[in-house]
Amino acid sequence: MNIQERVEAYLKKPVAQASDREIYDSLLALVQEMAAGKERTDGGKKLYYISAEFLIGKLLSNNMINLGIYQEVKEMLEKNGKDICAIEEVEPEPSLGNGGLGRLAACFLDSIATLGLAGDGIGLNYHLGLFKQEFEDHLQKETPNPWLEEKSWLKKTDTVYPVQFRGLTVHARMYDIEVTGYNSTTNKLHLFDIDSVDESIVEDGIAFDKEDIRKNLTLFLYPDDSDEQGRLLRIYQQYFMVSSGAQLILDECTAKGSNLYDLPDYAVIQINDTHPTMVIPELIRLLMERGMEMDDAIDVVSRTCAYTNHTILAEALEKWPVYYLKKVVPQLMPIIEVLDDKVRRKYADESVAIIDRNETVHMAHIDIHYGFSVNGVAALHTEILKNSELNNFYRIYPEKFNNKTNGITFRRWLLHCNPRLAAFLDETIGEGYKKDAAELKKLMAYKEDEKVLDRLLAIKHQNKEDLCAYLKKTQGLEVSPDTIFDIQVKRLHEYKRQQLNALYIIDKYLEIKAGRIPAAPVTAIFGAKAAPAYVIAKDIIHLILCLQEIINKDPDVNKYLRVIMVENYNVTKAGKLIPACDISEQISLASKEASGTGNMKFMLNGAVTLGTEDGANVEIHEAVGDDNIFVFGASSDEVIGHYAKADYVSRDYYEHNEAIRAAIDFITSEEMLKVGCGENLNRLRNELINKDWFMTLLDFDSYKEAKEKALVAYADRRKWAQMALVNIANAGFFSSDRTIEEYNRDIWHL
Ligand code: 26Q
Repeated sequence: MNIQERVEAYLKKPVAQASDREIYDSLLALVQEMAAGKERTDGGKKLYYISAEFLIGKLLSNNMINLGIYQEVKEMLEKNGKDICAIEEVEPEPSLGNGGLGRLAACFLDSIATLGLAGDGIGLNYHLGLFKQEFEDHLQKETPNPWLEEKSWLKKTDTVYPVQFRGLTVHARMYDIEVTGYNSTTNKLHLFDIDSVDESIVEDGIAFDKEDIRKNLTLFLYPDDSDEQGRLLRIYQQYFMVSSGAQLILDECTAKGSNLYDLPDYAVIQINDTHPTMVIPELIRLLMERGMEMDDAIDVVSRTCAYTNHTILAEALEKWPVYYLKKVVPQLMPIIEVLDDKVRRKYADESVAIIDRNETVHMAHIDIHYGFSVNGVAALHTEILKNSELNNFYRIYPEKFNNKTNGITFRRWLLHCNPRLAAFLDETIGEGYKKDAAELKKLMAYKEDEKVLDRLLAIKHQNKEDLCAYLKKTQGLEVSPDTIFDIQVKRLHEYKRQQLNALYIIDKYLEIKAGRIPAAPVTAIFGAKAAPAYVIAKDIIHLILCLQEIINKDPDVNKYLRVIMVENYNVTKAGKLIPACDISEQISLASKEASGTGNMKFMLNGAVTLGTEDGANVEIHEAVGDDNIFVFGASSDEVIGHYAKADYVSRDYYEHNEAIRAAIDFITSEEMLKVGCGENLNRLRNELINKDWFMTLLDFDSYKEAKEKALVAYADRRKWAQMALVNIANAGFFSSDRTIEEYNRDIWHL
């Protein structure tokens, strides 16, 4: 049967007469059947990647690419007067992650399957995902994001495990999503859920009764943890995930012949940040339930678990009061106490204890003492962990520490999102790069080839036109593809410094108003969700939306400068924005961004980075050389020095730097207060002058200077095309296939 016949077998009518929804449903069924029929690597040792987040994005096109039928389906649809993009739109995007950490987990699953490794994901099936972001009166409003439909990628299984909380036993049912590898084997993403979740308890926005665990357990990803009920619910979720995951792991391993003392020969568990840490005491508990002595259980588990750290921000390292854990999972506390006791007997240093003097449990400390590997996610990040943040642990366990620089899957972030560039690469350097990303280097041979450079510029321009059409259609925003697309998309956080970008925009606006016309017109594009309880982050969104309103409507200015804030930034929107980008904004305060992965996606799609020496930017800089990136700002050493000496005073910058003062005062100017809200704008201005914990003003001058350089460089089209080419050619290192090969070589040994 050809592809049309196969689709029509599901449709029971000709493709030409079917609706987009019907075609989507048929393709979903076809892909699921094909994936289920694929080979699985199993039998030997298996990886379990446990993560509270898997930001998988829409799956139809990606699965079709991986199964090798995308092109055929696309052409067949065209022949029948249908458009693959319209079919893609039918699929809801699951929002099972916040940002980088969740997306990394999704890229890793793709690479693990592609490399033919046995490795499944374990996570939670959040019915309403992370919230959906809407803009109302220039403010972020949160609403639920339901994504589960009658027909979805999720397959209900018969696997059910009991999970016990204090005074409450629930039953975790496993749902599976097939993870297709690129021309390779398939694995599974196991998402646990309970049948009693009730979506109707959601009231206004995303508010709900946080105490009714049976009804709310897997309702949302990370409920607001600004209050105690929210934090307790988070512990319920975490324990639910790891207890069912641990039961699955033990079942699978015993079925394969493990006697449990040899568990490390059958399983390796990668703990994605501290969120799944309770898997360690839970596995110990389950092994003891099955008759193992505690010391043996601790030893077995310690040789099975490995931990990845994704942040050095103290506030993101999870610490739970003992009484929370006693309230939710009392059965774990005696085990955690023993784990703490063993540490205390061995090491006098209070800073490495598990339970501190305030009766707080440090989750990362459990991972480091009772896991066999600790890795950071970029070279600089790992060095900072070793030399400062986790130095006390590094001195005890130097052999556990290792770096695994993050990566991204080129299937989604090149083949799918930028088919023009992918087709051009196929013609120019062959298709080998799809399986071996290092082959992108071949492009370097074309650095002086005018035809290749022209084609790169033409592809970028077409992608920009597509984005303009999309912005017009979805948000009614008018943008010209003949401006420089300067893009900053990522979660909103003060350390990522969207406010620095916004201050630059204000500065530019004031300059244009004063008659200083810029060399080239710029469109500054943002996309970012703020955590619902993160007040200043929401104020920054408000600032950007007000700027969008004022600047885009100002006829003196909008010829040279426009501001766009994309609503509800997600994986689907990333796929449309990234291929259209000229300048990739990676401007975190040095030392604060563990890695970043958006930086890699932009580079791969031929954008030039404007960034600080932070996270993986450092490695991008090394890969492309000084001439193909715009670097600015204080170094991580300087920043760490400022924190140590507490000598950064933002007010000094405000008082002594005229441009900074003008930009900050503009935040609460009459013009702004006409469109914005005084409370939000005043609070933000005060924060910048009196606190500015992430040192925005410190880097203002050097940011402005680097950006001006980038804008001037853009005008030399040939030279810019060469910079884009060098970025694409050197992106191979940032393939998650490379990252996963390293995890397997150094940690997993599958
Ligand atoms: C913790 C406690 C309570 C509530 C929420 C959390 C929480 C939730 C999500 C803490 C952290 C996260 C997510 C972190 C994250 O996405 N980190 C990013 O990970 C990427 C992949 O390694 C890196 O590239 C980014 O630099 C890092 O910020």
